[in-house]
Amino acid sequence: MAIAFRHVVALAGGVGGAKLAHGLAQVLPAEALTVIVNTGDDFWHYGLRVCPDLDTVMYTLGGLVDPVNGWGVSGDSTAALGALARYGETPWFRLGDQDIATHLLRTQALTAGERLTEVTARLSRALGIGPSILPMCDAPVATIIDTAEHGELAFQDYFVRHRWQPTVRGLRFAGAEAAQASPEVLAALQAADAIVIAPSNPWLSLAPMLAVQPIRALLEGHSAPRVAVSPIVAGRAIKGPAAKLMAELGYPVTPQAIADYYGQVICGFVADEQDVRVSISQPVLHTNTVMKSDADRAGLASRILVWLAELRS
Ligand code: FO1
Repeated sequence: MAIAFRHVVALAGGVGGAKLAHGLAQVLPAEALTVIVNTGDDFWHYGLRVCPDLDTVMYTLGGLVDPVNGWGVSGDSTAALGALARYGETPWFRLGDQDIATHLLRTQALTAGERLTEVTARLSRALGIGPSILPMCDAPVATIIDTAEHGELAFQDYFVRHRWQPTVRGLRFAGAEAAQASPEVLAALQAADAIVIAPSNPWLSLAPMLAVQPIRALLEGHSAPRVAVSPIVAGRAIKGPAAKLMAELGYPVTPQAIADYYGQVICGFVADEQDVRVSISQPVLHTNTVMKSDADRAGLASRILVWLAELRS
C-alpha cells in the first residue's frame, strides 16, 4: 500500500490500543509512526514504578506480549510473586519476573532523574522497536475512580484488585491540571498529518490524555484528519469495562455516544460493520474492527489510513 502520510500519531491506552498500534506499525515505516500512551494507570507497587499501558504497547510492538492476556511478557514466570507470598504477602497484581526487569530499570532511571519519556525511549530501543512510544507526559497523573461501594479507588485497585466490579460514579485525574505534555508529545502532535484514536476506553484511557494541557486543544484545532475507533461493538466492549462504565455513567452503550464524547477532538469515526444500523452524525467508516490476528490489525490499520487520506482530500 502506498502510504500517503509522513507522520501518523496514534493515541492509545492498554490492550485494544496496543493492537491497533501494532497494526499501524506493520503498515507504516517506523519513522512515520508515534504512539502516545496513557499513563493515568501508572502506580507505585513494592517500590517499583509500574506503567501498565506503556508496557503493554511496548511489549506488543516488541513482539513480546502475552497473547492471551494482552499484557505482560509471553511465557513469563512468577517466581518473585511466589517469594512475596512466602513472606505472607497476597500479591494481587500479577507482575511477571521478566516484567519486573522493566520496572526495575525504569524505577532506577526515574530515581536518577531521567524523564519517563527518555527511559521509555531507551527501553523501546533495546527491544528493537522502531516507532516512537511516548508517555502522555512526564509528570505523574493518577486516574482515580469514584465508586458507589468503596468511594474513591486508585485505578489499579478498581481495575485489578476489584476486577472493575464496583459501580463507577465519576472519575478524576489527579495531577493532570499541573502536568504538561512533554516537548516530544507536542512535537509529534504538531508534525502529525493524520491522527488515530485507538479503540481504547475513552473514559479510562483517553480522558487522562485529553486532561493534560494542551493535548485536547491541539487536537481540536488540528488541521490533520483525526479519527477515533469505537471500542464498543454491537453494544459490548471488545475487552474490559467500557460498556459497564458507560452505562454506570449514564451514557447509552453505543458507538454514537463515544463519537459524541470525543466531539471536536475527531472529525471522523470508525465503527464496526456490525453497527451499520447505529446512526452516527460524524463521517463514519464501517469496517471490521475486531482484531483477532496480526493480519486483522494490519488490515484495520490500512483501511483507516486509506480513509484518513480520503478525509484529507
Ligand atoms: N491486569 C489484570 O487484570 N490483572 C493483573 O494482575 C495485571 C497485571 C499486570 C502487570 C503488568 C502490566 O503491564 C499489566 C497488568 N495488567 C493486569 C493489565 C493492566 O492492569 C490493565 O490492562 C491496564 O492498566 C488498563 O489499561
